Order: sequence, then structure tokens, then C-alpha cells
Amino acid sequence: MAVEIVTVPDLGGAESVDVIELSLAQGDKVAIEDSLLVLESDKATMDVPSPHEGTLVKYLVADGDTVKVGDAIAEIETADSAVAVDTEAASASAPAPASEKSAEVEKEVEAAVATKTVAEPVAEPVPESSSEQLILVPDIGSDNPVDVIELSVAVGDQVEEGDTLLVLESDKATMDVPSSHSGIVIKIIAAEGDKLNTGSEVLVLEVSSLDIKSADAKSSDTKSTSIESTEAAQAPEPAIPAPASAPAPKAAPLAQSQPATAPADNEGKASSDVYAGPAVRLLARELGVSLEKVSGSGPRGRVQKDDVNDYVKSALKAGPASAAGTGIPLVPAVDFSQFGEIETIAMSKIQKLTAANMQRNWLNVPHVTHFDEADITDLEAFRKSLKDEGEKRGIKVTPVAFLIKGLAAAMQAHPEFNRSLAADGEHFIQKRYCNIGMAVDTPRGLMVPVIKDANEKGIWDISADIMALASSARDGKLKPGDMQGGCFTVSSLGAIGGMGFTPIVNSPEVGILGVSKSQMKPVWNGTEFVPRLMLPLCLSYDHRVINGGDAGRFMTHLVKSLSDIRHLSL
Ligand code: CAO
Repeated sequence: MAVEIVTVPDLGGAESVDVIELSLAQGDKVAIEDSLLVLESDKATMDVPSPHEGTLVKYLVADGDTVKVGDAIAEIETADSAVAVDTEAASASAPAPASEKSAEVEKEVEAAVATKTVAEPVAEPVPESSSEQLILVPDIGSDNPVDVIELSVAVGDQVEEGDTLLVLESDKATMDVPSSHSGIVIKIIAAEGDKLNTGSEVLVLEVSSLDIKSADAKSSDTKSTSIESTEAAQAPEPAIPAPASAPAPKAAPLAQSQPATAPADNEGKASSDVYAGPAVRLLARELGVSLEKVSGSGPRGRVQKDDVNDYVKSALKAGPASAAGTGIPLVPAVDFSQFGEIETIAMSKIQKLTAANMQRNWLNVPHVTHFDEADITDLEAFRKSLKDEGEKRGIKVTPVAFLIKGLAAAMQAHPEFNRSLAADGEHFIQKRYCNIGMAVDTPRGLMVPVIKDANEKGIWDISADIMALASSARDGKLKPGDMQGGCFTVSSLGAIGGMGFTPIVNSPEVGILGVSKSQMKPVWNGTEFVPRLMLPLCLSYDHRVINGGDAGRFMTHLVKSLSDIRHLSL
């Protein structure tokens, strides 16, 4: 049986990382190097490419899991396997340790062929119309009827496969029933308060025949029910499959709002401890509402959708208030939809991390930005003269390589730029190594891979590092180790444009160099104006560690070495 287990590859030193994205669905075709999932450490994200070609049988981890090197993450059925796996057999059970996987695989694949799981909603074609799907209650694991406590859709709603249709509740648990098909709700059969059993009718969907085929062929991962204990105070947030396209919330997110409402019954609890169903939790997440701030009006204090919506309305009415504890006035939450059509777009993990880091650094670091220009006329002539040799070596040399070389030299001459403030605020940490981070603009957001030991490298090696790291960053292939250990950062917008900008220090580093686009300018040489290629440089620094005089001397050193690169060889 050719079912291969894919494991977590070398993490470049990180001990454990989080799974932040499952890139495929069960049953998807996979080519070698296709991204299977995305891992994230404190510092970086990393795509895990498939080492095999074939079909994804199932993931052995879930979004949000923490994994380490060698952990089993997915099963791939390779092309030479004779068994056509019914992906619906993949259960939503927690992954077993890697060592147990191989033994389990064959058993599970055989089971998959022999039987279909019933732990998911069952869709029976309605005989009269092939475009209508009757959705039934999946196996609820008990003969006792369970209560419908929440209907998550209404007639006319467009639902995607995996969207929650309704929430069931027994004595012990709530169960989120996701849709097995995409389509439009044309009839709702079950009502809130009804008691249902396995196989009871829920609703009818109008689906296109294409959707029926693809839903039948697709994985059941998104169809599996998520169950949360209503008693387990420590229960994690339920694993609710996110809809493919989340509906735009009617109000702007309230992440920082502190509405002037009466304290909620749930005040002081963790969100996971609040009594609420998965659909309500999903709504709260979409609206940026912390559930513990919402009073539940349902039985036994259960938080209902209306409670979340009421909370949002009252927050919007209350307007901005000061953020508790920080003393920083908040930007008011605005319902932009009152002014025109809007779309709410989810931020990627990288974008969220960048936003948090930028805000942290901006608020913590007293910034000063020092501007200067370097005459790079001769540097450019020399760089262009390297073109032929660069082509032979397969290396492209850009001005950024000289900047990194020049920065490393300036940091050696002015070691205060290679310091960090110690956590006690009373010492400097002087680094004896010299690693320079380079901001890279990628489709996923801003990444900062690090060129290690830049002071010991020549222009060819630095250029090769720039090419390799920039391309890994853009392809999502950076390892956490590639992003660690930076002492100083360079942010070059030279290829894009601009005359200058004020970059934000990448704390705990103490300096960052912003580089804008070089321009030919008339420069007075004492007797006449001559055309010179001038490169705008913007040095932001942490004024707790660097004084204005230090910055002036550092920049003068850098400008001098870029204007006459012979200084770099001294
Ligand atoms: N002035 C004029 N032209 C410049 C230049 C400058 N300062 N710097 C680079 N260029 C030119 C190069 O000469 C090259 O042109 P040729 O092909 O004609 O020689 C071209 O721009 C190369 O650009 P590049 O972007 O491919 O390569 P790079 O080495 O200049 O930069 C990298 C690499 C990774 C720094 C860059 O691609 C990048 O991602 N920059 C964005 C950084 C960023 O987003 N900063 C903001 C952070 S805060 O939000």
C-alpha cells in the first residue's frame, strides 16, 4: 500500500511551531513541492512542501496544533497505490504519535474503502429534483434525542460546504452540524427547540449538480462535526470550519472598543469558558467581539447570536473610550457600510504579526530619523562592470549588496549600532557578531530574513544571500532560523521609488536604514554643477541607545564608504 506519511521537516532550530494553515483539502491532488501546510514560530512562517506526488488522504494535524520536527502531519497516497481511498473515511480524531502512524495507515485506508464514516451530516438526493439536497442529522453517537439550540441559517442563505447549519445540544455537549454541500437554503425543516435523532431531517439545499459531484468527491474534513463539552471549563475554542468566504460583518471590528455597557455576566471568564455555541463563537470572532464581555440571554446564560449583535450595536452607540490601562485614546470603531459598499478582508498571520510588532515598536521605541544622501555614481559604474561576471556566476548584484556591506563596516566602526537594550533597562548588550536583516516585500506581507555574518562576506556572497533569501521569502520557504539573530535592518524601496521615509526600528535592534530611489542630481563640486547619482538614506534609531551625534557619525561613515567604495576594502 503506497500511503506515505509526511513529517515536519527541519525547523532551523525552532523547538515547536504552530500549524496556521492547512493548504489543501482531503482528496486534493498533490505535486512534489506543493505546499501542504503552513507552520509559524514566533519569528517566521514556513510552508511545508510535499515530498511526494499523489492524493492527500488526510491531515494528521489540525489548524492551531503545535508540532515539532518529525511529527506526522499528513498522509499522501502515491500514484502507484492500487486502492482508491474514500476520503470520507478520514476521521477528525487527534493525530497519534508519529511512531504509531505507519501501523495505523494501512488499517485506516482499508477501513476507508470498506465503510463510510457516519460522523458527518448525510446528504440524500431528493428524488423529485436532482438539484435539491436533503440534509440529515449525522450520527450523534447516542439513541437519545438532542435539542436544536440554534439555527444558524435562514431560507435564502447561500451556504458553503462546512458552514454551520445548526447547533445541537445534549446533556453533555454541543455539536455543530456543518453543511455537506454548498448551495442555497430553500426549506428549513428543523426548528429551534426541536428534539432530533440521527437521520432526522434538517433542511433542503438547492445545489448545482457540479456542487453535488464536488462535495461527494471532496474530503470530509470540513464536514466533520465539532463537539465541545458544555461542562469542560478548560475546553479550547471549538474547531469550527471557517466558511470559504466569510460574510461581511455589518459593523466594523471592535478589537479595541471598550463599550460603556453594564458589566457582562461573563466578565472575568476566559472566552473559552463562556457558554456559547460554535456558530456564536464564529460570529463573535468575525466581529472581533470578546465573548466574555457579552451577557448571555439564553437558557443557563447561554450567549446567543442576538446577544453578540446587541453588544456590537451598543458598542457602536457608545463610541470610543480610553483603552483600559494603556491610557492611549482609541480610534473609534466606525460602521463604514453606512457610507457605501464595503468588504471585510481577513488579515494573514504575517500581516497580523507585522501590525502587532510595528505598534509595539512604535510605542516602545523613541524614534529619531536622520537623513542623508550618498553619491553612488562611481559605485553604480563599478556595479554595472560586474554584470558579465555576475551572469557567469548566476548572481545579480544590486545596490542593496553594497549597502549591506557598507552597513556592516559602519557597525564595526560604530559598535553602539550593534547593541540592544538589556531587559533590565540598565545595561547594553554589545553583540560581537554582525547579522543584517533585509525587509522583503512578499505577497503574504513583510518578511525580514537575515544575512548572517555580513561583516565577513564580500559583495558576491552578500548578493547570493540576498537573492536566495528574497526568493525564499516570496515563495514562503523561509525557515525560522533564516529570520533570527538580526542586529540591524535595511529596508530598501529603491527599486520602487520615493525620496525618503521614516522606517520603524525592528526592536530590540536599535537601528534601521531606509533606502529610497537614487536620482541624478546637479551637485556643486566647488567650481561647477556636475550630474551625480545620489542615493537617499534614512536612518531611524532608538534614542535610548543612540545619540544624535552617534547617528551623524554612523551615517557619515556609511555615506563616505558608499561614495568611494575603496573604503570598504580598508
Ligand atoms: N535606487 C535605484 N534603483 C535601485 C535601488 C535604488 N536605491 N535599489 C535597487 N535598485 C534597482 C536595482 O539596480 C535593480 O535594477 P536593475 O535590474 O536595472 O539593475 C532593481 O532595482 C532590483 O530590484 P530588486 O527589488 O529586485 O532587488 P534589490 O536587491 O534592490 O532589493 C529587496 C531586494 C528584497 C530588498 C527588495 O526586492 C524588496 O523586497 N524591497 C521592499 C522592502 C520593503 O518592503 N520595505 C518596506 C518595509 S516597511 O514597510
